[in-house]
Amino acid sequence: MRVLILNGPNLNLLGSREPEVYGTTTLADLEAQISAWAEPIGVVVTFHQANHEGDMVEAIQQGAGLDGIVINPGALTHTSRSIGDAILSVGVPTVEVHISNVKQRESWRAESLVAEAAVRTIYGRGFSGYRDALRHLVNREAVPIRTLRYGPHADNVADLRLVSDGANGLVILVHGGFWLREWERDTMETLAVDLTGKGYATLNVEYRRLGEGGGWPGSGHDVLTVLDFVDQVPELSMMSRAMIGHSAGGYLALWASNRQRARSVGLTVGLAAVTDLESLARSDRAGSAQARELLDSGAPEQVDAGPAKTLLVHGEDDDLVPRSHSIRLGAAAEVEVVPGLGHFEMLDPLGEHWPPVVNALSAVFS
Ligand code: CA2
Repeated sequence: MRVLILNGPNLNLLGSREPEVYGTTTLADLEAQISAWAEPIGVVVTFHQANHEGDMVEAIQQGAGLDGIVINPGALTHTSRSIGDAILSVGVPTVEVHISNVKQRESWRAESLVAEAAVRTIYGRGFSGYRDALRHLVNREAVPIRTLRYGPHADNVADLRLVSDGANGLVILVHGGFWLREWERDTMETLAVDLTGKGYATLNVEYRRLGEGGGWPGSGHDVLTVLDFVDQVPELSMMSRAMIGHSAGGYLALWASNRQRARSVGLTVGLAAVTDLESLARSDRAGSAQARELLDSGAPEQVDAGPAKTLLVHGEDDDLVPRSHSIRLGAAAEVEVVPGLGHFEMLDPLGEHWPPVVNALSAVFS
């Protein structure tokens, strides 16, 4: 897969100014890092940086025929119509990336005139946004998605991946990220692609997060709504179902699987699931402020295993969500603590935690 990495105005200054916003890595360091991310996932990258709008447009036009573009348009994001037009005219799937959290800075940075032309926008994840953009391009080429809308909010969408000859069942995926806006469903896609290769249809759910109608109860209700929605989609309504949630998405999946409407879910899997909001809120860990915000809105202090079979898989070395979150449910759920794995390794189907999940799926779907 051939992908152009296009950086816009002032990104040549990376590492030299404003380190508190953009870090100390130079553009050359970043490009070397992107090459290192690209190679193992089969992507051949080329790089271009431009300080002028017309140069950006020309670089996009010259990218016609490539398999993807990853673009950080710099401040042109907020002013340029011609960049969006160029992306649409070449028809190359393009992911928009911002290093900083543009939704939490000056209000003019929150608006993008490029976003409509892009297949995805990734922001606020630092340099790893470029890695995630490449991974998204690879995953959407591997198994195409159909994005379904299940509610009125921009985030009430879910990506459906079908299998060609009759699915063994439907796996509903709920991503994590401590209910923060910058973490989205793309984080679950490598698992989704692996599952479609194993004969399962997947529905990768987006939901409202904090600051945009989510948190509690919005995020929980969105996941519940998806379960109702699946009943209304003819291709999906007859399929057996399982739900897999990672991290904060594990909390939502467990909560939803305890609700009446989740009776149709035969298996709930928590990958490094948050199950004890109260202890997270009391800690000084990442996510503690968000946990407090959810508790203040009336979210349950703890979530427990529901009526369905429940499997909780946790990396022994997880220093974001400690394994005690899974172990505390040991009487009601099957718990696997996997040595040598941390929090994000749960999202990689090559990890040793994954075969037990796949086995549990095939047991419940057979
Ligand atoms: O967060 C991002 O990646 C941005 O696209 C960066 C743009 C900014 O205008 C966007 O709102 C968000 C600006 C890049 C400026 O880069 C500098 C890097 C180092 C020193 C000074 C500027």
